[in-house]
Amino acid sequence: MTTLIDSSRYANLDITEQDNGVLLVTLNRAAKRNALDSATIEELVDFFTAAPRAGVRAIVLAGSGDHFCAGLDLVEHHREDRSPADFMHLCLRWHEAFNKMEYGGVPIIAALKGAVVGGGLELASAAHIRVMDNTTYFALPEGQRGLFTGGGATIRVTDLVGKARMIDMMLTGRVYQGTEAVNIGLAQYHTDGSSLDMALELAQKAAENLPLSNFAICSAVSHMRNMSAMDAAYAEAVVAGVVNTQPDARARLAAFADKSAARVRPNS
Ligand code: 1HE
Repeated sequence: MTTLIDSSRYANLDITEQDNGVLLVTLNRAAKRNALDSATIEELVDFFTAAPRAGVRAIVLAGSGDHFCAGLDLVEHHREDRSPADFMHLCLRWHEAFNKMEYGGVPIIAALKGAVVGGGLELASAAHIRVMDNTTYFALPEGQRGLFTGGGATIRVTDLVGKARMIDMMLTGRVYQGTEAVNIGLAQYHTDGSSLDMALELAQKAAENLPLSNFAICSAVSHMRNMSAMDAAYAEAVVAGVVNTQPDARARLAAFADKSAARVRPNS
């Protein structure tokens, strides 16, 4: 249940409200390993369009069952026997959903377990933070299936792991898991416990920030990556002009000035 979003609109997403405006969004097609059919993509577009203006402070994205997401619904794709134009337009809907995630300004933390493969990795890579556990593994099996990535992996997965590793993953079906996956950038956190618990904790931390700061962090950084250094520096100054003078920040600055605010210390 949540009062922030009308969750009855969604058949393939379970949405529950946690403390402090954090929503837990769970892909709920466990029997199909949360494969992304066209209906689920439409629900993701709808939800991630609504979330930024609905007062949502942070989102944890998870999968039901043992796997985060098996990628493109291959059975639907086979059944539909799509034309090139059909599939291009479908991919544009994937981009619509994932761009809303990456550029929407609401922190999204992906709680990863089991398979994070193909389009499932594309979905995860549109989140701002990825948390994995001991069951999580990453792969891009498109090459083996006679396919190519269509949901942004060429951009986002390449950004995370670099061009050479991205091409290797696609050519050889290489699977990454464990600390190696963190070391190459596929996830920022690896826990021996539950990735969902850790993702929910991180979401609570992010939700403590002012929404306008989070908006800038979860949209401006990505936009600036698409600009020249000169334009990015200019845009950064403009964004900082707006964010760093927000009235809501005054209390936080006052608390620092009167020494009541926490100081930044090394981990003990
Ligand atoms: C599916 C899908 C799917 C499972 N589309 N139905 N992605 C892949 O190449 C990954 C394909 N899936 C797998 O490799 C495995 O299913 C898993 C490793 C994810 C899970 O294995 P397992 O043994 O737990 O499950 P399963 O027995 O393989 O599948 C259980 C059911 O889920 C079964 O349906 P059922 O009705 O026969 O019970 C499967 O058909 C169904 N299922 N994965 C449809 N992907 C924008 S372009 C993006 C391009 C791509 O993403 S290509 C990569 C696709």
